[in-house]
Amino acid sequence: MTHALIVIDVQNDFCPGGALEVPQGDEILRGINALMPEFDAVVLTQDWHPAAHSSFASSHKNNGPYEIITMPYGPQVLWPDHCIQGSIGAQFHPELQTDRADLIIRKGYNPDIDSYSAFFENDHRTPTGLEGYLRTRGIERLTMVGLALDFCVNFSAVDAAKLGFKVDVREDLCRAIDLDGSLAKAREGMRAAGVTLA
Ligand code: VGL
Ligand code: ZN
Repeated sequence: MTHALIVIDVQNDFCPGGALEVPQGDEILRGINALMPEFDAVVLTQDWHPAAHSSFASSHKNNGPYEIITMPYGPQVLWPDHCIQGSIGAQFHPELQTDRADLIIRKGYNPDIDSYSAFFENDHRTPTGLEGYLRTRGIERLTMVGLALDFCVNFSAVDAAKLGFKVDVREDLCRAIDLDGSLAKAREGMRAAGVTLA
């Protein structure tokens, strides 16, 4: 079975010192780099927002970071400004091995809608194109690693499983934000979708 490694959002803003830092986010770098040679394909995802993106608290005058609002496509957590297109925060962590990547897929570039998943924007309908890429390469099995386990890794893994890919998440090579029990909920949702947590 053709097997791809999907490395989710290992970017400066999600690592310690970044705008939306995930605790210990930089501890997974060596392990991810070491894993890359074992796969038929390596895909990196990159959170890539225009300035004043609708998922930023700074775009909503009555709300602060980490509050949840209702958007036309459903509930949305408001985040500190992060991963702005072209910024240093949006760059991959300098220790991430990027040469091995066959594809870098960007997401979250639509100003009006967030995109946690590497497959669909948060309306759960607008595709990013990743499914077509993987299918046309004959890839059936995915191992996912990266940041953040309870947001972008979670949404990507659940969507991939729903699309029929066999999905493993290497929890030891992920780190979580854990907002109000989001990690426990994410684990439950991934298991229910048939994702293997290793
Ligand atoms: C992410 C929040 C906002 C992630 C991206 O990569 O998990 N989380 N944008
Ligand atoms: Zn984002």
